[in-house]
Amino acid sequence: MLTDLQKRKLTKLFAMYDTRCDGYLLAEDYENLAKKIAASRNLGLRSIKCQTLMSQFTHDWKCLLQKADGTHDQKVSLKEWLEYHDEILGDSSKYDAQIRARTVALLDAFDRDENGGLSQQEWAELLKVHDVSPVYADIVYPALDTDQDGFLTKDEILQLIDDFYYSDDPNAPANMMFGPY
Ligand SMILES: [Ca+2]
Ligand SMILES: [Ca+2]
Ligand SMILES: [Ca+2]
Repeated sequence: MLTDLQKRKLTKLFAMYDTRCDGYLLAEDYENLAKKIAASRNLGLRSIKCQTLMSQFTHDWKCLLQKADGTHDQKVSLKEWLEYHDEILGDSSKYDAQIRARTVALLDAFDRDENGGLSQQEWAELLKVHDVSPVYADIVYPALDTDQDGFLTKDEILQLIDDFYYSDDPNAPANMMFGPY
């Protein structure tokens, strides 16, 4: 059972993927996001990195659709999204394969200088791609970067992601990692 806090965070995440703001996730939302990331990194549409990004988002979308679209209408409603997460958060092997693996791929997508982690500026770019104002990076990033070295490593980000999905502590810094929720 998802707690109210988890539902709020997952609703926020849903809204970040709902690029068309119509209350449903569609293939087009995932395409839009991949294109926005590519544009933010100045990747040409025909470049290998851009193609990799596009196929990764297409893959993510197909996985989500297959597992979450109970009504078989080729779109995922908030209700379906929450039910899907309720299931995978209760199964650590599914969580590792789907959420953690996707997080690592996303980290690579925003690691502009390819140093294996995300700076505050790279974090701001991630927020911006999801239509969250980059001003929130100033507010949330220092709390996320607990060792204050100006850098979120893959391990730090995975720990934050675990807290984002699982923590029911209203004061956990990770709750705010994508801005207000
Ligand atoms: Ca559906
Ligand atoms: Ca980086
Ligand atoms: Ca750090």
